[in-house]
Amino acid sequence: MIRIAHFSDLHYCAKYLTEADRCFSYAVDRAIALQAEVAVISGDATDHALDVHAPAVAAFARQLRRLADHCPVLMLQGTYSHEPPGTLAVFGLLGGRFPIYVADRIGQVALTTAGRWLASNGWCFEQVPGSIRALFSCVPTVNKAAVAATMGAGVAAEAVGQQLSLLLRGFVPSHHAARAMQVPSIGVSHGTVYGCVTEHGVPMAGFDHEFTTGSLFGARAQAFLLGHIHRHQQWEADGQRIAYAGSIGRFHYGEEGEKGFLLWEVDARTGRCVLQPTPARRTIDLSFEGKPELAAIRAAAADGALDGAFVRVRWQVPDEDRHEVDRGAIQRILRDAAEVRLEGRILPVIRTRAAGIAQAVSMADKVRAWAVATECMPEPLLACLENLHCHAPEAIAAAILGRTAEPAKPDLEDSPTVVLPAERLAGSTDEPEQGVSS
Ligand SMILES: [Mn+2]
Repeated sequence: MIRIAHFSDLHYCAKYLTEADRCFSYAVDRAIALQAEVAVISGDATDHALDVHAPAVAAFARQLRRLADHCPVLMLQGTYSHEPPGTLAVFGLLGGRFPIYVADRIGQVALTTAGRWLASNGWCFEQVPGSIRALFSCVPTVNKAAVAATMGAGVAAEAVGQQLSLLLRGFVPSHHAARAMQVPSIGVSHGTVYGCVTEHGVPMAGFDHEFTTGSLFGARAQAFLLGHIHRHQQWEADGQRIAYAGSIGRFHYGEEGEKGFLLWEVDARTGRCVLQPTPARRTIDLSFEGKPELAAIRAAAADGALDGAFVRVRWQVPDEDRHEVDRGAIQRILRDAAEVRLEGRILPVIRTRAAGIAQAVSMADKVRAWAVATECMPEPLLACLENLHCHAPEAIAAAILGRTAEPAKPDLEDSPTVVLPAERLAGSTDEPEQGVSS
């Protein structure tokens, strides 16, 4: 049995440095305490191309060096936009008591009983070497552009999945040979498994994903260590196990599930893993359909429940109410939060043009044209219009207040009297049909 610490998606960069470094340094401490015998970082160690003088580079190198002083390390190439090709090369040069192997091409690498890495020349060992602790089959991020150049852009996405499935089956003889030697086989990759769920709760159900659980289980490795999806999840079949470690920290609002790294125990028959949580930051969303309700925010923050948390308050208001949101009051209630992010959405006033309204000669015709455009009944409006023509405003107002006015038309006795705000005649449709009952 071999004990593996599996970290993934560290996303070191200036923006995430505090979160990434707090969580990764904690994880390295924990992996050492739990006596991990080998460490795997399954891609996206960095968030984007970093300058060598960026503080994030030194911070990551410091933690990596601590890890390499404890056990051998395997680093896999992740998404190219996060880790431009060549990023990892420099980390492979970082000395330690144990070596750091960088897997930036498809291939196998064996961990020797002496704690050294022994890589295959081609994509696979022709013969599995002797005196080894574990056999790793590495499938770094596939360059879809390269596949598109060979196969054509239209079929590239699905072709990637088919070729990977073939490749994974190609590893089977070496995995069986290792098993016969009582050596565990471990797959390491970075990509999307069909049907997995993202950290935002979205199932990935497209046909352009790299893997299916079937293709991964098809490799007959006892453990498959994955990166790319930031939410931890796992699948098991006949003792074989596939798992995403998830990201080391919580980098965005709305990310569900616990963050951490995986401690694997893998032997030649089965693989098991346990999530070791990291002190990832707490993110809380307070969302409102309309204006943010201060009482609700106060209730959420009661008893220090949001102290130290990263809180995002979201709301949406019509354009005319935008100034009624008291941002200062929200910030005062949440003064003990680590961060308060205010995201108000302004719903614009939508005005429909009433076609032909300009051509209508009489006001009554304009009202009819407007009623057609806004799909409302013209009759109550026309009654009001007639009322306006025949009576002084004071009389109409007195009639409404005193309910003593003669009805404008006998057949409208039961209809509500509609008071028309000025903008309604101008064609505003941002509010539902509204009337003032008399
Ligand atoms: Mn990632």
